[in-house]
This record gives sequence, C-alpha cells and structure tokens, in this order.
Amino acid sequence: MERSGYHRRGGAAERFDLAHSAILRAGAILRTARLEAGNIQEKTGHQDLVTYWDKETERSLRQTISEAFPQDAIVGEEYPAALDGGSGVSWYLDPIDGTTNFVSQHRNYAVSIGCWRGEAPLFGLVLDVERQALYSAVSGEGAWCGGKAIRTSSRDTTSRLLLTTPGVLHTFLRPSPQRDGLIRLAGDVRGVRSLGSVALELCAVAAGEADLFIALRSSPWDHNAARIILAEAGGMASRLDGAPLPVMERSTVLAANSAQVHKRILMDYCGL
Ligand code: 2AM
Ligand code: CA
Repeated sequence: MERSGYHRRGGAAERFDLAHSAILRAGAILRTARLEAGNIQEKTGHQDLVTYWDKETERSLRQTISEAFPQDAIVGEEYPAALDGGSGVSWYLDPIDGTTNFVSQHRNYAVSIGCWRGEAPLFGLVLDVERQALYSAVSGEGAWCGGKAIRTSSRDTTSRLLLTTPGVLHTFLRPSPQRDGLIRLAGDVRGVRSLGSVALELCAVAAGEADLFIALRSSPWDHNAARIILAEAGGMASRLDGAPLPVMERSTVLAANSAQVHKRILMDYCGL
C-alpha cells in the first residue's frame, strides 16, 4: 500500500530516503577527515577554497545518486553538471558549504542536498556536520531539525531583527544597486552576523535563530536545499531586486522569516 503511494509521488520518497542515508554517511566521513596542507587548493582566488574532501564527498554522492536514478540531472559545485536523462528531476549538491570554516575551524560547515522536479521543489536536506544537526523538508510537509519541527521567528519590527550574511565584503562594501540601502539596514537591525555558509545561515532563519539573510552571490548548490527548508518553515526568499529566486542560476538572495517582513525590507531598503 505504502509502495504505491511512493510511486504516485513519482519516486520522491525513494529519493528522499537515498539522500537521507547518503548525507549521514557523508557527514560521518567528514567528521573523521583530517586535512593536510596539500589537500587545500585555491579555485578562483585565496578566498575560494576547495579540498580533497569537497571533491571526494561530491564524487561519492554523485555515484550513489546516479546508480539509483541514472536519468536524473546532478548539479554540484565541484564537477560538471550531469544532464537530465529524461526524468525531469535535478539534484543540487554542495559537498561542503563553508569550505573555509571546514579548513580553519573544522566546524560550521554543511553538506547540502536539494532535489527538484524542474522548478518545483521536492525536498531539501542540510546537515550541520559537526553539530550533527540534520535540517530537512519535504514540500508541503513542514521543516524539521532532527526530530523537531522548526518554524521561523515571529519577530517583525526591524530593530528586533537579526541579519545574517555569508559574505560581509560583498554585501556591504562591493558596489551594488542595493549597497546604500543594505548599509542603512545594517544600522537599523538588532545586529549583523556572518557564519560563512549560505545553507546554514538560511537554516538559521528557518529555525528562528536569525530573521533575515542576504547574499550578493549564491549558487544553486548553495541555496537550493535550504530554500525549501526555509519555505516549509514559514519563510520567504527572492532575489534582492524582488524577482523570484531562480533554480538554475547564480543569484542574489534576500530571505526573511515571513512574507510580510520580506516585502517590507524589499520596499524600505532594496529600492522596490
Ligand atoms: P562554499 O563554502 O561552498 O564555497 C561564504 O563565503 C559562503 O558563500 C559559503 O556558503 C560559500 O560556499 C559561498 N561562496 C563562496 N564563494 C562563492 C562564489 N564565488 N559564488 C557563490 N557563493 C560563494
Ligand atoms: Ca562548497
């Protein structure tokens, strides 16, 4: 009986189960990972790192997914995309989100797995590896951290909001159409924090530990899992210019604890 339910949902439940065990396995390996200097390389520059463990974790996740679902597309940070073989389902993988934290702190990094059918979200999983906190959401079924349902905060007044942003330099200092407004926002909110992981910061908003999130550059593998968790927890996300957050392209991101706060921040600080 349950199996037929699985099939009616087009295999989403099987994919969720596969992703759930794969992410826990990846986390267990990363917790024991030790870095040697030769394992760390610069990608586009000294602020953009990749390690042996980013590549090995993504390789292993890709293998697990493509063996079980060979017709699915796989978009990950470290390897060229595997194209859709006809299923219409795409996976977005970030093997380590927060690689700089992984290298310098060995904490505050995540494995992120998002699964979409075209533009429709199926589920998202984000594992805070060292806290062993697994954030998850299946579309329409709420958001969870471990065994507990999570919700965004109900804070509304701007002076009570906590803003988190992974790239302080890009958000407040690099030229952008919204820069003056964002600097004003930084002065109006209760505080600004930076953890250095898009996925974990979006999950912090989902869990009510922060209220706003801003990124001037975020890639599909950075946010496509966590944005499902945020939406299921009651939050709202878009591009900084108010346009819908794309699924397939790099984008700016404004996320908030509610649609109401999201709209107000767009109008008062982002020039909408
Ligand atoms: P990463 O750790 O997977 O590289 C902090 O810099 C956050 O921004 C992290 O989530 C990081 O992801 C992401 N990030 C780093 N460089 C980026 C880039 N060039 N474009 C988009 N996101 C980036
Ligand atoms: Ca990464």
